[in-house]
Amino acid sequence: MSELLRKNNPIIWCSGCVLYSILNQVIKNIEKEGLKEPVCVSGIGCAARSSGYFNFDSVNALHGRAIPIAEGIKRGNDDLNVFVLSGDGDLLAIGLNHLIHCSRRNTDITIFCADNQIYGLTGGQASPTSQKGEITKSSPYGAEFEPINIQKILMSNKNYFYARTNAYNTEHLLYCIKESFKHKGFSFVDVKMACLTEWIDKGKVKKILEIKDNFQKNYDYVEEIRELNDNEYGINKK
Ligand SMILES: Cc1ncc(C[n+]2csc(CCOP(=O)(O)OP(=O)(O)O)c2C)c(N)n1
Repeated sequence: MSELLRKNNPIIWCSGCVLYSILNQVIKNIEKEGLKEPVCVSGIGCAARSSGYFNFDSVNALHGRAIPIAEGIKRGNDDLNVFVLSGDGDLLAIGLNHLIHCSRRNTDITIFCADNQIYGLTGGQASPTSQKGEITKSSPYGAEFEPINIQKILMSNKNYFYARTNAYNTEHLLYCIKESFKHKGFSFVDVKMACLTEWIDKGKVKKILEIKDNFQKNYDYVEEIRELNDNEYGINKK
């Protein structure tokens, strides 16, 4: 077990949840790249629980308020490697205003958005990344609106870093994590994943492995640095 994982705080995610993979790859990157003084800040949600699992300085903030706390920590001590690991609801719904302004200020922090397209912790309500038509607890007739385009929002800044990857391809995930930490300035990594419990309950898949296929078969991996189409994984920065 990595020294960077807290030993006396058992992880309480559902068994088989791919949040374990995100946690592991973040730790792997910190170890491999020798990142000094990492600090994790998160909001509230399943993904946001991760700040409690790291064996280094971390803050489990209020719902939607991870970014201003992370930004304050970074501005107080520029030597720290500050990152946020939270969910799509936490970062792109209640926390969106902070995200937009922090990206505009181009503060040198890294945001990992564990994007399962719903509010997982509270039982599966629609989030800003839910696909139009998706049946959720709060949209029984299908989500009414198109998902948010966070890539375009970030691109409205002069400088930006946006990566899209998925939690099932650990090699690509690790590559995006590495590049985002290396980037000087604000960086955002959209990590696509499923809420396993939700997908099994809904009958979307029967086996865990089928979930992985869903995040591969409709997507292409792009090597060049450029704006990504909706069905592409890669890095877009300026
Ligand atoms: C101010 C406030 N509003 C609402 C909630 C209830 N709440 C807790 S977590 C959450 C959404 C979490 O969704 P997401 O960020 O996508 O994380 P996930 O659980 O899917 O990882 C909500 C609405 C809260 N804790 N505080």
